[in-house]
Amino acid sequence: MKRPLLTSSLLLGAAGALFLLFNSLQGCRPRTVEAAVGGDAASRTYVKPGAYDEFYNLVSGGFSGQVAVYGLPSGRLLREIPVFSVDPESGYGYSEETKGMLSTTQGFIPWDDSHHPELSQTDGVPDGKWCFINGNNTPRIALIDLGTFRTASIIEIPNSAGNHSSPFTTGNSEYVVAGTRFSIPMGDESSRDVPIKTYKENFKGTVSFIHPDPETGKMNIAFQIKTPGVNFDLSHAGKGPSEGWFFFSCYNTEQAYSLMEVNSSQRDKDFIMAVNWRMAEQLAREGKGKRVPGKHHSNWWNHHTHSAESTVYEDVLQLDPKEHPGLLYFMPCPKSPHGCDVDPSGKYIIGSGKLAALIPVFSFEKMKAAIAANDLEGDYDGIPVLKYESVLHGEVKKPGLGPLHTEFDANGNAYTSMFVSSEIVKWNVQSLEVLDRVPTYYSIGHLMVPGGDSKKPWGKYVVAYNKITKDRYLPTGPELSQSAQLYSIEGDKMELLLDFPTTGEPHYAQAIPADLVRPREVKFFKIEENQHPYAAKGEKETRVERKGKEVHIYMTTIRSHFAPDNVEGVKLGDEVYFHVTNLEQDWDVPHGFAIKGAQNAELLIMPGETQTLKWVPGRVGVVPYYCTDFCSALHQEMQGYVRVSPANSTVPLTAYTVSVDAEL
Ligand code: RUQ
Ligand code: CUA
Repeated sequence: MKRPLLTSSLLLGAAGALFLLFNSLQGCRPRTVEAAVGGDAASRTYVKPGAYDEFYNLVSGGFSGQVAVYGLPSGRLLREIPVFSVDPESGYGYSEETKGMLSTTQGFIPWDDSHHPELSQTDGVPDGKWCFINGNNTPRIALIDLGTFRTASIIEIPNSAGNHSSPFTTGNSEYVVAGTRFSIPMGDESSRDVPIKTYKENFKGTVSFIHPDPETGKMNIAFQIKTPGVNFDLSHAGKGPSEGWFFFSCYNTEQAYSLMEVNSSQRDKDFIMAVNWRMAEQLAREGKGKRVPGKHHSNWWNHHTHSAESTVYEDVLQLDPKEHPGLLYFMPCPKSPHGCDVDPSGKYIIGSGKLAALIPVFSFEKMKAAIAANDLEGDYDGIPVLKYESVLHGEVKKPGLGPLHTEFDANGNAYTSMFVSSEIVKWNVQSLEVLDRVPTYYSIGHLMVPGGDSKKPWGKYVVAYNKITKDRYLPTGPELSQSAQLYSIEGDKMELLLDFPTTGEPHYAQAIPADLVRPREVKFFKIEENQHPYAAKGEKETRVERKGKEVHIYMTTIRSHFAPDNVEGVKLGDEVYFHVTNLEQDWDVPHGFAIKGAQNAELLIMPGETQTLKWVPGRVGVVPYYCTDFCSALHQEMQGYVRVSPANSTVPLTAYTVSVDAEL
């Protein structure tokens, strides 16, 4: 019998050599730290006061669960959008209306690890309508509306564990995908409760195709494909000639379940999985799939009621590729591939093997030919494996160390991030020749060219999103802000123009010309369209109502007062709901609402919107509330009082606002 630990340590010698390199090199300081930055770099990133940036740059927050919006080329932070994480600044996840956005089959989940923003597309080009992003930990996909820069929809992915290879889109955003990172045992309780060492028999993966409704942005799972038990890492849709296919990088084809860093790095090649999604769509339409257990929530923001609505689905339509030959193929790919990228022509698929010393470029045409000729090297768990040599366009030799991700410009060039050697390498997709390389500070993860994973890259810049910051900025204790770097790609040589700090951990990012986003800009919500059940659409509608222990205060805000601003008759043991409607009908005039002793956060209410804060008073007395957003010269006067009496009090429930002329 093998002794697992001993086996592992022996293997460490061979497979671990690269890891040592991987680990020892991260964070080492290139000698050219203050690399030559051309004299005119400042003018090329300078956006003068009052002027706008050319691009919106949407960057994942990683473990912050949020998305940050920067302007490019300035690198200025414009907004942080709460997505999977609660945000006390806006009240997202704290207000009664927004809590439903974070509801899942496991209850309210106020955090996630969000990695890959992906813009919605029309004809393969980002259209400025939505931005999707994945939640890794509690598998979810969110849709951000770029009219409001708010999370508009979140769907939970069942039969998934670690939603990493997500949420990449098809060319008309018919679908965004969700491939599980970790394979797991699925099915009923007895099929899920199995020894971990039965991975090979019992663990499976899934890739799901999520359909966002083009009108409403509501999402549902169109179908899910069951796969062999491996890890899926990243993915991209085909385009042009490869439109109708989706490509996923897979690692751990060793099917290891312990000491992964060694055990899942044994094989020289893992796979790129090619999915014929048009065929899957057809099969689903013909009722060929099976509905299997897969309870999940789909949460949607209703912008008329200003509230989240959750729909609970019990099951999901699953397709088994073993019953449908032609649905899935594996292409061998060296070694533990991470990024899986398709060039703008749609002819080439690039797999970036973290541990590979080269970058393989696959040809879609050759893949089709190999499928037609049944040119297989065998099968993997029942899925046909095409021959590496037959599907290969060629290999980029000696690109650098630790290739992770590839983006493209409009001139046939690719840009690959090299984590271990901390650089961006530019190469030609046709000739596979390395053309240029620039250092990044330090340890680049993702990189992004505006439109660089679409059919029509806008080019101009490449941005590096780095894992390690070290000495690039003034130190702030043990934790340093992470970092992005902007390079010009307009000339033959890449040129560093700017460093800027980022919030959270930036993974993937997208950028789009601001002109494509701005036409959908929402400046405020029309008060006459407000259908919130507790809205007060004018001060005359403000009031207070008791329903047993619940006290509902219909409140309004307008510069510079609350109505009502005095409430009496609240008793200990009551639950008080402040339903605050902001009556303003003007751009950029939110009001805030905070009450002393509230156990949650503030509300920040946009013009025309109604939001609700729940407050459970804990002691007898008179408690102030106030506006938190400096809205006017008399902002400091924007306040009110609630009188809280003992539980047995007979003080009548009243709400009022008293004018100076009134008789007191
Ligand atoms: S992954 S580097 Cu989600 Cu590459 Cu971030
Ligand atoms: Cu309203 Cu300050």
